[in-house]
Amino acid sequence: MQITACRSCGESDLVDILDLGDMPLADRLLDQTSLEEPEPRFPLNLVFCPHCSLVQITYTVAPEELFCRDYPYYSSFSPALLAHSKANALELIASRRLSPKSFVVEIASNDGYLLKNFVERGIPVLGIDPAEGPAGIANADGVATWNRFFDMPTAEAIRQEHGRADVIIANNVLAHVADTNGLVQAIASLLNTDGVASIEVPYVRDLVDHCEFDTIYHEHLCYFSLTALTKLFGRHGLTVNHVQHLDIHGGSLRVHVGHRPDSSAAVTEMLADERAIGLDSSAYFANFAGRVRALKTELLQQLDHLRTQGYRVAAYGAAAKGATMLNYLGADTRLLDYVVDRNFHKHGKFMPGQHLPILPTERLEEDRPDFVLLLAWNFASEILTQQSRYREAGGRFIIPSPEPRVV
Ligand code: JHZ
Repeated sequence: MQITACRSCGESDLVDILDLGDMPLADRLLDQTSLEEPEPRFPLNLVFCPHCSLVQITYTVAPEELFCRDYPYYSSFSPALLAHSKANALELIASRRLSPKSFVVEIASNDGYLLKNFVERGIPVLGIDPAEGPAGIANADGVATWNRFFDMPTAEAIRQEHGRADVIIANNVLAHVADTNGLVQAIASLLNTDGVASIEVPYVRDLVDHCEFDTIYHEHLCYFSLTALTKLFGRHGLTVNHVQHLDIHGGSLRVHVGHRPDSSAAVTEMLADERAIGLDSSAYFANFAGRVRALKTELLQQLDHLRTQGYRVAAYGAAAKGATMLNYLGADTRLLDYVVDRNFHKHGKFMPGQHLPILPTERLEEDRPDFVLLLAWNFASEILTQQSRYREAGGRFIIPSPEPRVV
């Protein structure tokens, strides 16, 4: 479905930023039998709302299509994310003085990777996640999880069964929900009057400044600045009380949101900063499409050159962002041999669109390709350390953005 008005404020004069063309679904990995079947493709183009500053894509794929069937993303395969999440949990436990009398809800709790830190400390939790595989693992691991979407009826059901939440965590999910206002309203209705919603979103400023165009895919409907977040929450009687800029996922914002009307100095400063650099105006995004095209040209030239020189090149990370990168480049098995990934749920499958096979990471050591394109560049330092034997044996990684470099 194509939107005609802003997902947040409803105004209709949206400004074009970038058109990535028709793309397959980034997390719809194929198995051998479906390789010959036609793959659905949907428009992927980015626009800016001059009224509330929200950057967003215009095409909404039905959530059941995206998240229910065979959703392959399991948070627990990334140790850096686990460490980040544990620190997040411990900080909330200390600052909110959480105890066995508290109640923590996580929206999009995946395989329980974050909530287990509360469970281990005797703090009652409830996870909500529509993806059957990850939610099943969470329940099996003792992290109580409802396998459904979070919306107003779910918030109401939680309130009836458990009461309101002292802490609601929503990391990397605000952008995924088509009814943006409905989600925020449901958070407001479930949150205790003195509770906190701790919300992480990839930061649109990092996306643009570091040319992270591959983080654009159909699951990500919105790309937030603090300016856009403040307007969105304000519409539902919530205030952004605090903000932190974090490194995770190529640069993210963590906001603390609540019914209390006060904001920290960090919020005031970041809002002023966004105004000063013009993040609230379409001019900020004017040269983004050109920079994305230039990155594509440079990367393709590099990969073509390596191939014609007879080098063997593979890729690392069957990430959703990897699918955007490969499909935008048109990089199929003529340019890259295969993709490796630690997530065994992805092994034996094929990347959408370009059909590269997905293999275990051990393959790099056995096969020793000359170069590896790092599709999961957001975990570069972790992956480079983990692959030190391959690198010591002469293997080299190509990090694609902000501009391609070989390490
Ligand atoms: P990863 C994810 O996107 C999921 P993805 C989601 N779409 C979202 O919103 C964003 O994050 C923010 C593998 N890996 O997490 C695991 C290794 O193999 O960057 C993953 O398959 N070895 C909801 O899918 C992939 O790489 C490793 O050492 O774009 C990384 O995917 C590590 C660390 C990861 O993003």
